[in-house]
Amino acid sequence: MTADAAAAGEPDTEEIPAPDLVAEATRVLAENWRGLHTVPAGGLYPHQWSWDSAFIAIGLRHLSPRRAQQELESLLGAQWADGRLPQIVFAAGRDDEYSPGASFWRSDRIPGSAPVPTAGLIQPPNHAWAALLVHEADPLESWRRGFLKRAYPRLVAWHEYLRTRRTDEAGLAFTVHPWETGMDNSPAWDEPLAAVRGSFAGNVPRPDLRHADVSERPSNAEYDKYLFLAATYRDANCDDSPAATPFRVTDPGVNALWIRSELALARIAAELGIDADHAQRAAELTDALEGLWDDELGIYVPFDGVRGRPQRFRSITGLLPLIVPDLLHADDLLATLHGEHFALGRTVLIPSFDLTGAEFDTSRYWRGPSWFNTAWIVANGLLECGLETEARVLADTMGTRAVESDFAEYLDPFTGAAHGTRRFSWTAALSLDLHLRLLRH
Ligand code: 2M8
Repeated sequence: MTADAAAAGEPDTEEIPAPDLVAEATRVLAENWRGLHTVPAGGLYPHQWSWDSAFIAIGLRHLSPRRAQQELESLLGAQWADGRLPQIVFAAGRDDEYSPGASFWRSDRIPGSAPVPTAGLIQPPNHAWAALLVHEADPLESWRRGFLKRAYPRLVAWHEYLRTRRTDEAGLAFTVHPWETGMDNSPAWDEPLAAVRGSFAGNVPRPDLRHADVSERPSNAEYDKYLFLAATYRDANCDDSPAATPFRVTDPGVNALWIRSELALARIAAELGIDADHAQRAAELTDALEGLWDDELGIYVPFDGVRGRPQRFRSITGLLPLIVPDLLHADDLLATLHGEHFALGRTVLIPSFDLTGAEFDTSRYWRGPSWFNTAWIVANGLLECGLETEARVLADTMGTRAVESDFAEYLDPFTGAAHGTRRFSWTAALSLDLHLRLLRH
């Protein structure tokens, strides 16, 4: 009972309504919209990020299907001649605000780069999955604008890039930089990163620390390695050969998203009346993914292709294969999700790293905090496994925590305390998507 109510002798039965998720999320996405794309957050991330844009489009489709299409199309417009979709498409004149920026990458000097300044690295391939969801949100508007017809060949070229330039001996996609996994400083990359010999020749600017506490971001030592790897790759014209890529890691999350996107391409091709073998490819990738299963840990684990060793950690990336249909180890993976390492339902969302692991950290970026994009992927995995009630509970928590934290980038998995930047776009987009799909009656 409030002091006022007590003083007036009134029973305190009136519920104060929580701020409305839909209205607030809409506001965040409107604030971060830059005309043809959405930035992850004003301040910390002033450019367009690849997998962010796909996640954002998934939320935007409920508010403006046309904007959602534009979001994806602006990214597809920055595709390189070899088919890659770049990690970042740079906004002009913002190099002081984010590092490394356009002047670091100088992509105009790299043969086959995009007509606009971009980074040379990539991010996880969630785009075709997003394109299908965006189409399904308003098929009439999509057909009217010719969205699928324009997007499909570009998405095929993107997957072809992965298939022809980025596959390891098992046929799975490898990443050449921690940034490519989207989970920059996950403990799962510590060993392969430590094995990289070399350090960045220039100074390492950290404009990110103006927007987030130093305890919540990757360390300077990590940044030194990140820039060394990025510069090495850039100086080799972003060639994917072993000489230019001293970090080569096969990541289960990246490959799970690739499979889900390949299946989405199969659906898109069918819509367009095109005969293609996407389903067959997805089946082959699904078989290959099983090679990352670690029976003792009960989770899929990354593989360090440089040193030929699995990275035997339980990290959130190893749970993402839940979105793959007919997954051989779905039941074992669900057991790990519910057990002591991730404690679904007993923690806030899902921690990004094993709660019992020595490296676990409640607030440092991808070393433990809970993120909304991985919670969204896992919720889709629960749906894939027929666990609709659990998916709804997760969706509900996402909505509540998103509003409560002012759309934080990530949360302490025990207390729910907000970390990183606020008014973060995918937090808004993905909480909104699940709310509208699963909870609105
Ligand atoms: C984070 O990564 C960027 C580099 O790409 C950074 O740390 O500056 C990650 O959380 C990544 O997954 C995300 O796409 C990006 C923008 O939100 O930020």
